[in-house]
Amino acid sequence: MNKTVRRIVSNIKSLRIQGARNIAKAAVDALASESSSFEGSSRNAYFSALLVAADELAAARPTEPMLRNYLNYVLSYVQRNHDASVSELKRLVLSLQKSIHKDMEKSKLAIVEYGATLIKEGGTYFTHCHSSTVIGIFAKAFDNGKDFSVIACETRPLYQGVRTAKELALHGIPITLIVDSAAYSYIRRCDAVFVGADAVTASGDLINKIGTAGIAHFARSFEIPFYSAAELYKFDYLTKWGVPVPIEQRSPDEVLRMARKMRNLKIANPAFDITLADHIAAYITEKGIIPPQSIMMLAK
Ligand code: RUB
Repeated sequence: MNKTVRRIVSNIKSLRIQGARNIAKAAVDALASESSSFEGSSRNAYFSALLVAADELAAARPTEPMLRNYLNYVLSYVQRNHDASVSELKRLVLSLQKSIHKDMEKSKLAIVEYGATLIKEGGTYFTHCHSSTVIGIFAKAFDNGKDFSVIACETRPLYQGVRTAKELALHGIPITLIVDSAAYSYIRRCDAVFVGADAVTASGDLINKIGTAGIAHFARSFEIPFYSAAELYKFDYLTKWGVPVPIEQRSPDEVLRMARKMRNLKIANPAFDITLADHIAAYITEKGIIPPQSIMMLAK
């Protein structure tokens, strides 16, 4: 694996690159760089180098189908071109990289447009963690002249919600940052919840940052709609056959430094949880705002 792939894998693991779409984008760039830096003319050796890089990238965040789906998309194109030389394949990978970037941008723009229609004048909206897509929705609604405010959870243990709050504040959107345990008290004052998505299953369940499922329960108890902004590329195909989405367990050090030095203390640090489809009013996708039950039909 070349230096760029190793750097991107390490940045993804450490969350310097975070959020499903940023991770997928960076992984496609890494794979393209592995392709370009390959030396030699053996197709088999070239394909093996891509496979090794793709495996490492996919393993960096196991709960990210968008990452896996885009890597598989590139690999399947390469595999299908039996007669192409290595230099032709390298050109193909570069053009796939470009078209993936364009497609991702197009999908995000569509989601942002659809999502912004759900923001009402004078409303208050709740969010959790850091979703570039949800931030895009708020920014679009604000740029369209809507006056509204946002409440964001700080999102322990790594405080991605603080990043959200800072970005929204910089955009000029009225934003209040709260600790995660204040979610219940604040959701009741909100008009809707907007979160991103790491994975969507065949039954329409959502896998997103730990804490999301509880927020969805609170929203339901106050009859507040809960939306998830999710590209269809976040659909995990394996769930069609009943394979569960793996939930990433992260280092205890993220929760409590020195934890390893204490005896008899066990720390669990799951990065994600599962929000059941019946708690979700709709997914905001590039194909429109759809009920969770329709996700499998649309994600081809
Ligand atoms: C980020 C997170 C985001 C989704 C969607 O978790 O849960 O809500 O990834 O993000 P982490 P986006 O910080 O652990 O990666 O809308 O940008 O794809």
